[in-house]
Amino acid sequence: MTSVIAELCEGVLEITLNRPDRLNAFTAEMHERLREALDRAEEDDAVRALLITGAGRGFCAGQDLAERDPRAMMEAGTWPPDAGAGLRANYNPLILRLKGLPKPVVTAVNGVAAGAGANFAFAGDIVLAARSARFIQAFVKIGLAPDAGGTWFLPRYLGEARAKALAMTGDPLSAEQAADWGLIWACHDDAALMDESRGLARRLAAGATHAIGLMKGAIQAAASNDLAAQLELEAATQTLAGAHPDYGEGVMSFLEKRAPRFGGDG
Ligand code: LHQ
Repeated sequence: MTSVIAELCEGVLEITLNRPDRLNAFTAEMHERLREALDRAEEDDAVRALLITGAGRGFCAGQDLAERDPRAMMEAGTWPPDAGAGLRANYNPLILRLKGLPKPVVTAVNGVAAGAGANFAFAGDIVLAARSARFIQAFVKIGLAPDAGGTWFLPRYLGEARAKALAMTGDPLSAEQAADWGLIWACHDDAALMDESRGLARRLAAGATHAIGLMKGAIQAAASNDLAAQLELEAATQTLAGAHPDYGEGVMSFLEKRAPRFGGDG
């Protein structure tokens, strides 16, 4: 059984973390499979959007702690491992690739998202969650600090007070509270989550994906730009969007009172 399932349907590459008995905790092998899925997402023009979810009752419980069992590693003389090296090799490129992908990424958080699993969810462009899902900055409980983008996403999306309290306590945040605070886009009844998420991802895939890719980059760049730089980026972005066939098609479809047929980059 593969630890990551990737299936293309109606322009959406649906990526399912598939170790349900471990709440889809990340292993080195899973990172390898995720790299392959992202290669496909980057290279295949038929992939116009991504949908990421988890199999079973959890979304992702972060790093598989059994891979870093201190007892076994002490016996082997390999404790302590360089935890930062694992981040540089696996997690940091994963988060950066998702954020750098010029295609929309929807994450459907079907259950508990803990540690790097929570912050992996926040690397999606639009995050939906089941009402029963929880987000846990679990790191503090094992003597680590948030990683996989947690110290970047939380203060930006929530402000420093909430970011620090979530990180320092490791208390769970309900999906409803996360939606109320603007950390995620929406919370749905458990039974409705996948239909809602697939509907949204397919809608994005059928949309003006070239423009969506551009706006993703522009909105993310705002975190480090001043207003003048951002206005210039908007002008450069619009030059690119306006030169793409989707722009002509969008305006013509409006004038002809019909649904647009966007081609994206495919
Ligand atoms: C697990 C895990 C798990 C293995 C549940 N590993 N088996 C990056 C780089 C370098 C170093 C380290 O870290 C990182 C990034 C990180 O992500 S650090 C944070 C790692 N994650 C955690 O500390 C979370 C650990 N898990 C939990 O706290 C709980 O399992 C949560 C709150 C997620 C869910 O609790 P429950 O709903 O009560 O489920 P459970 O605890 O019963 O878990 C179900 C099974 O999954 C269980 O196995 P079992 O054989 O008893 O059925 C767990 O052992 C296993 N599992 N998380 N991370």
